[in-house]
Amino acid sequence: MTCTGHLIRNRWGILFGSVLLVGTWTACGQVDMTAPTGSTLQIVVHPDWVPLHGGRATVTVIGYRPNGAPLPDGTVVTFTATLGRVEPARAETRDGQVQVVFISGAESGTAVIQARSGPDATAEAQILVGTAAVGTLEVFTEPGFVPFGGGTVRVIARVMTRDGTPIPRIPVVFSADAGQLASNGRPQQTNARGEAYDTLTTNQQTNVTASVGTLTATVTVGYGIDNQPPIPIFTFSPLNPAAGQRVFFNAWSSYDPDGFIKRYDWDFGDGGRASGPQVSHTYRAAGLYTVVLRVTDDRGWQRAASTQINVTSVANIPPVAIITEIREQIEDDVFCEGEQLTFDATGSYDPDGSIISYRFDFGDNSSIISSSPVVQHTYSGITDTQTFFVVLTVKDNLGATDSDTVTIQVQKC
Ligand SMILES: [Ca+2]
Ligand SMILES: [Ca+2]
Repeated sequence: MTCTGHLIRNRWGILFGSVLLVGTWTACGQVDMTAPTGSTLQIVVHPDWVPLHGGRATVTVIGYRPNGAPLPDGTVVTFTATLGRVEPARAETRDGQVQVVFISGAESGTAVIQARSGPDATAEAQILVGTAAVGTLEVFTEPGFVPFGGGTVRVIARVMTRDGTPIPRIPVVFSADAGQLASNGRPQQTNARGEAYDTLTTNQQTNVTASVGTLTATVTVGYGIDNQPPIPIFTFSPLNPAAGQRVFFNAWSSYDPDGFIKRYDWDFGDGGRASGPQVSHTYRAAGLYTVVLRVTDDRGWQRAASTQINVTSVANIPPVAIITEIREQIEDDVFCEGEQLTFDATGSYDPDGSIISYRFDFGDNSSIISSSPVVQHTYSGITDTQTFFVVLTVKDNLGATDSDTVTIQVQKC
């Protein structure tokens, strides 16, 4: 454990030599330096989801004193997490900030990470862990059929976040209405590609289902016919509907690689069902529902995919994202390579709620998600003058989002 005394020794040790070592020991015995009353903390966690069993995210805390100045070096910030752990759980500020690591454990869910320093400075951020981050589930087999007399096919399930990023280390359970699966009911973990595998041996047409929590996906394995199953794809709008609001579902992107789709069947997860490529449904109560689309091709083969839809209790007006301004350290209107730039989105607002996160994509393959509208970024590796598109995406307390884009020119100064 370091203590504030070390800093003093490093700075003044050359001048005072051994005299200061006495002071160092004394300082170590004193109480931790923490943020004074009225200080504020801002917390940033990136990325906003991690897989189970050792998934890591960077947690950065920036602290300000009541007068707006950064917290002094050596201010102690402590961390807690409702799931997983933060390492180290106690860290000292340097240049006004602290960086620690969130590490997931064996439990899925939404982890709330809290940072605290002094009597009243706290900040919280959320991160999705394991199956809580799962948005969509697909299943298919290679090949899509067994020959007359029976045979074996490989079963592949693919698990992704809502924006299509594969999720590793998710347990997938496979089941079949005929034949024998190699997994025999044991969960199979997804790999780095978000894929889990099984093997089906059967001598008849068989439906194979993959499950992750409440999400399921099903595919038909044919018998003696060389047919490819159809591919279910659908979208819905609005993305974050309220109870009582009509939701429109569209499956026109679905297709059959070697035929055509004959039927579209929907299960909305609340007992409601419908048929057809374009349907609508109204949820009566708020909640997280699993929507399943099953498509049937011209040979009667089926394949189903599902996704989760979050229905809120009240109608939600989306937030408005505004990048208010970009400030530089030296106010000369030239953004320089290596210069710390401050991006300010304090002009953003939510007409009927509050903004809970600000995501900045800086256009140089880096991004951060922050609970605060003000973040810093430094562009590096610029040779001449380069243009970047900076995208701000704000999310409100009910999950609706909005984006704003600015163009920024950065030059070598
Ligand atoms: Ca087909
Ligand atoms: Ca809102």
